[in-house]
Amino acid sequence: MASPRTLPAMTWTPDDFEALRPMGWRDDAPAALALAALPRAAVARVVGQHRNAYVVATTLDEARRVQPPAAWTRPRFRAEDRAVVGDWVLLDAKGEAITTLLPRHALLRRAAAGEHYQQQPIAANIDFVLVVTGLDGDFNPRRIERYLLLVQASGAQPVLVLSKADLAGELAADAAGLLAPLVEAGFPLHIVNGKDAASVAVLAPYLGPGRSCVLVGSSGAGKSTLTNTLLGRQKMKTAEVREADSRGRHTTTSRVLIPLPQGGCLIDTPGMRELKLVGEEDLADKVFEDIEALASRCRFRDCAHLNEPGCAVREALEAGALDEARWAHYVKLRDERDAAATTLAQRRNEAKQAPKGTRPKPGGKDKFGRR
Ligand SMILES: Nc1nc2c(ncn2[C@@H]2O[C@H](COP(=O)(O)OP(=O)(O)OP(=O)(O)O)[C@@H](O)[C@H]2O)c(=O)[nH]1
Ligand SMILES: [Mg+2]
Ligand SMILES: [Zn+2]
Repeated sequence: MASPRTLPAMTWTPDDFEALRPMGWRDDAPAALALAALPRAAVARVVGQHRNAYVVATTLDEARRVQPPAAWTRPRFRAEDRAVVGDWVLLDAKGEAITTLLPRHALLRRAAAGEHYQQQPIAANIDFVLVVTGLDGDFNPRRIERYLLLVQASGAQPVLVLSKADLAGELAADAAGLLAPLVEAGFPLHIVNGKDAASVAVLAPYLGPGRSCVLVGSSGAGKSTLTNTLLGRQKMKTAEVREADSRGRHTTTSRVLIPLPQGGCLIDTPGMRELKLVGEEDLADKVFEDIEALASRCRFRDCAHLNEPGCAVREALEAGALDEARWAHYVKLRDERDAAATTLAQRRNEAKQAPKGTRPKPGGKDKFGRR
């Protein structure tokens, strides 16, 4: 067997990845495995995004602006095939442009706001999604359910973080009760004061070497405050919420990946106004498993849960075992998911019928052997 010294310079060596580890590089991740099929090049992580450029890092102390491949700027190019914060990419020889997007192990996305259906990626290669909700006027179990559906579809694990425990008063005790079905479904829940390092230490299991965590939640929820406390310095700008309704002022304006001193990294994101479902969410996947289990016990398989005899859902609602607001939200999300799924199926059909040359060959594989 050839010793590493005699290998040609075109082959990857373990040293190529040392500088990437503090930024979350993992040798067992799809990005790493894909490299075997590719010529040696500089690997970088996307740490920031601007309208026409990306900010990438190849080492901890050096971030630079690079251009995307020309194909990504074409309007018909699928948004989810462009790099997003957290992605691993290969750079050209000059280190000025991205040449290749490496395969991901998780992708958080939503449908973009507006009339036209489009998927919008939020963060890639993440292990945990911290869904941050303030224990002030921001607290809303319905919004948390919506977040959880998107996170469950991402491949990353959701963690519920209720911030502003120090301001919460009675809500701190009530909140856990209001989220009981989600806690029973197994979602971890932490109530913290985001300004206090000792309090946020409960989040340690989600951080550390090789782990990437993204913070999501509405503006003013306390994502950047939490980021600063976990980082141990005031890197991100934060701003007071409006007193009347606890709404934030959209202080963070772009997504940013920040390596942590304890290893691993955090992605801080701007507060999201709208969280539309993509159409691929599974409502029975923990978030509404209680309701789906109930519905399966109705006498009629096609029960509409209106006034059919033997309706387990109606019985639970009447007995107070199922919360009316949670049920109504389930119905709303189910209909929204179904409508998005129909649009998505139409899109895929149209893409299949598009004229030759505008789409990849049917059954063709990309350079990683993916279809
Ligand atoms: N008392 C208290 N205040 C907090 C806590 N977390 C956040 N805040 C305050 O809430 C306000 C909003 O916090 P940010 O961290 O800027 O919120 P954000 O989620 O990053 O908001 P956007 O960047 O707009 O999306 C700031 O005034 C913070 O000081 C907390 O746990 N306790
Ligand atoms: Mg912020
Ligand atoms: Zn029923």
